[in-house]
This record gives sequence, structure tokens and C-alpha cells, in this order.
Amino acid sequence: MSTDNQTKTNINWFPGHMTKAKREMQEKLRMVDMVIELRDARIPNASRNPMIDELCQNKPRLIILSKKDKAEENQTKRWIQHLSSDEVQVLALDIPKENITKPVVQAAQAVMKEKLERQRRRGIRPRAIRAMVVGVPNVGKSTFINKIVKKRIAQTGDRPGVTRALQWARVNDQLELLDTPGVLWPKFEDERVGLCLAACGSIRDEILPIEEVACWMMKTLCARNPQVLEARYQITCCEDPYEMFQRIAKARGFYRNGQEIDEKRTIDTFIKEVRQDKLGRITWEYCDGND
Ligand SMILES: Nc1nc2c(ncn2[C@@H]2O[C@H](COP(=O)(O)OP(=O)(O)O)[C@@H](O)[C@H]2O)c(=O)[nH]1
Ligand SMILES: [Mg+2]
Repeated sequence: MSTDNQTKTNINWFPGHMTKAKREMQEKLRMVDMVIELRDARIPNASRNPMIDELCQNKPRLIILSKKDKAEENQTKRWIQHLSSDEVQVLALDIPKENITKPVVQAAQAVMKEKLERQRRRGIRPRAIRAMVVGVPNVGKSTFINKIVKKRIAQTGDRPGVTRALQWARVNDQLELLDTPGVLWPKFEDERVGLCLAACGSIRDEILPIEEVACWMMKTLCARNPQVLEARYQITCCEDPYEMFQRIAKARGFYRNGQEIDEKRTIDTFIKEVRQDKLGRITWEYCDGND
């Protein structure tokens, strides 16, 4: 299985790349019946490219909220409800751990129901549904494709005059995937999007000032769920994130030269522990009914 050649944390998108990536994706999309759009269940808005609607041009869509094991269950339920419609099915998955083939094939069939029925009425035996997997870096596209495709279909050799053939990867008789996912870029103009992606470890830490990311994470958690912070770090919560890091440093004994508080170590530890789910499941973007 070939994977997309994107480094998962590569966000060096320049306008030229964007235009080219968009055009290539549009060409590939013409060949598919439907789109499987992956988003991170913790950040269902920030992990989405706003251009996807335009690119998909009313193709039936299955949205997969990946990493559901890291997101808050009640929030994921709300997101599923919010994003579902006649043309859009939504599934939340823990891709590495769950048996994903059956639910994905069923959801693909549900989203393609009308078209499949029309074909049957006209006496056409439907061929396998063809889908393309798309999403921003690090949402789990490669993990998803590698897991759901067990066997590659035989490749026909390149013939003269025929440009590189699209390669289809078979899931089963009902579903085939384009074997390379479409990589979209997040919407970086919005600072909140960057903070969300950074909180989830989906962009390189050098891209945003780490203290700013840590403070945003700390404020968000303090406002929503102070008990979790208090239990983990044996501290009392307060509104000032800098004061919170001081308290954590003292509780953990993070000092330099014996008495100076080691802020960097405190912040790095906090971020690492959040990403490792040590503070439980966290949905950074709550579903407020606006998409
Ligand atoms: N916990 C968890 N991790 C996942 C899930 N899906 C993917 N991952 C992890 O997310 C990271 C990025 O996945 P990858 O497939 O490389 O993303 P891509 O950039 O979209 O191709 C990898 O470390 C995967 O193991 C999931 O459902 N749950
Ligand atoms: Mg990949």
C-alpha cells in the first residue's frame, strides 16, 4: 500500500501547492462516487478544510470522526447528530482498535442508497462503490486505508498513451478506495484552528509559540473541568494559567538550580500529559450547533 508522501506534520503549504493540490484532487474526485472525509473527533471543525464542500460538489459523503477514543463521548454524540444529514453519514471510530470494515461499508451504502436503488431499478447490477479518502494531515488517513484494505487488486500495466492509471484498493465487493488519500490543508488564518491542531499534536510544536498553546489549553481545561487538573496535579485551580503552571511546578518539584521554577519543563510536561490522555478524554471544540 502506498501512502501519501506528506509528512504528517508538514504544513508548509504555499499558494502554489494549494492550487496544484486542489486541481489534482478535483481530477481524482471526478472518478469517485463518494467521499470519505476524515476529521479528528476532538476538533471536528479545526481539522476540516473549509474548501471541502466546494471540492466535493455535492458528492455523497461519509464523515469519519477519527480518534474517538481520545474525545469526550457525549460531545462526539452531539457532533454526530449535528453533522448528519440526508447526504452525509457520520461515524466515530477508534481506527486502530475497532473493527471498521463493516460499519464503514454499511455507512457508504447508506449514503449511496438512492443511486444504488436507481441502478437496480434500471436493471444494472451495481459495481463496487468507489470512494476517495480526504482530510488534513494527521487525522488518520493512512491508518484508515491500510487497515480497511486487506488485499490490493491486480494492477493492469501501463499502456502507451494512457496516463498513470488511478489505483483502486479493494475493501470488499461493495467498496473500493482510491489508494492515495487527498491531503487538504487546515484553515490557518484562524488562530483558534492553529491552537486546536497544536493541542492535539497535529502540527509541529515549533509552528506556534508553545507557551501560548499551553496557556490556551490550561484556560480551556480550567474553565470546563478544574477537578481533573486538581486531581492530577494535587493543586487548587485558579484563572491565571501562569499561576497554574507555578502551582504545578511546585507540586511536581520542577526547579532549576534548586529553587528557580522550571517553566519550560512544566509546560512541556503538561502538554505531553494532555496529549497522552493522562487528563482523560478531551474534546477541544464543543458542539455548539454552529458548523
Ligand atoms: N488514538 C487513535 N489514534 C489514531 C487513530 N487513527 C489514527 N491514529 C494515529 O494518528 C496518527 C496519524 O495517523 P496517520 O494515519 O499517519 O494520519 P494521516 O496523516 O492522515 O495519514 C498516527 O499515530 C495514528 O496511529 C484513532 O482512531 N485513535
Ligand atoms: Mg498519511
